[in-house]
Amino acid sequence: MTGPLPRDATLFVAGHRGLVGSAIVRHFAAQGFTNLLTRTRAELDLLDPHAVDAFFASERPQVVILAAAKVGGILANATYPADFLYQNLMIAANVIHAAHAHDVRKLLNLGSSCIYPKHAPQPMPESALLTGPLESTNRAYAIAKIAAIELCDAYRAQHGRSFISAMPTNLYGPGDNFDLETSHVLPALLRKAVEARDAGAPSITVWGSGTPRREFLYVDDLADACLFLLEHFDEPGPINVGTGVDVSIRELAEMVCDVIGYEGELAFDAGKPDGTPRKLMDVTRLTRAGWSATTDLRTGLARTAAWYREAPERGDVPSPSV
Ligand code: GFB
Repeated sequence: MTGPLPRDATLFVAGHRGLVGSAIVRHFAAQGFTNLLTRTRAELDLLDPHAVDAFFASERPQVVILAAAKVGGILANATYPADFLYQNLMIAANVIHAAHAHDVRKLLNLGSSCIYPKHAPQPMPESALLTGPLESTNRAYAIAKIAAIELCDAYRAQHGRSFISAMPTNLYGPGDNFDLETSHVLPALLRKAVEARDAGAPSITVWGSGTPRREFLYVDDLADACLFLLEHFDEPGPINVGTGVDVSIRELAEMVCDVIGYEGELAFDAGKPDGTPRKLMDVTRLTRAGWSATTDLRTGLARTAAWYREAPERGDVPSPSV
């Protein structure tokens, strides 16, 4: 099913308080959607199949965006593999099955670039899926995300469901997790640079060697891509969502320091893992379909830094480092 989504469609955003879900709610509301359905974790436990089924039975969503997930940076993934595997498998199984059981017209499942093999060709095309071993630091998370793609494709094949799977590259933006132990690299470096600047500290610590390369997509661009895909895309398998541009972690750290106005040194901590050497998405398919990202990294960084600066006033105080 493709074509314009009725702006009064009942659209369930699973995970609306997270980085991705909150951007989706902002963007879809701005695009005129009037029936956005959300539930907090206290209101609906997505790990509970009975609760999820009862929710779909009573609310009858017509469209679902699956943005709920247990997520984290390289260290959180490596430290809590059971949580990442179990929770993400359960969330995907419960939501995707309920969407089928209750006749949801379209479902968008969100995954991650870490589904591709550690040594996939760069940039990574969708066809690289399941062609080689995964990166060990996030294998549990990746396998749950691969299972979710397979679920969507299985319900499509067996029941003709219009369930699609988008794989965003590393995301960042307002609403990100700034906890230094569990966050991704970009919010961590941003916070470290702000705190070092304010304290007049001589250096900030950058994990690993600084040589791995990553691609960063501003989360509002992803929200825009989600609407585009819901309206224009209806095929099995993953579709990549990225910018097509990557930077080394050292280059990212330098750009963060520049945006923040921090002039100290970078101290590389070889005791921390590098993870995948490179993760650049091949976005040919999405570009051909008619969508591309518009926010460059420096602009997105400045917007995220501005959001972070105001966070304590809004009550969004980032959790303290452990
Ligand atoms: O963003 P990140 O935690 O996750 O780390 P991945 C990216 C790179 O930045 C790694 C380095 O090479 C880190 O060692 N890095 C440098 C830092 N300084 C820091 C820091 O202060 N904090 C963090 N977190 N990293 C995740 C996966 O992989 O990416 C998930 O674990 C998911 O499954 C997500 O796919 C998008 O890019 O390596």
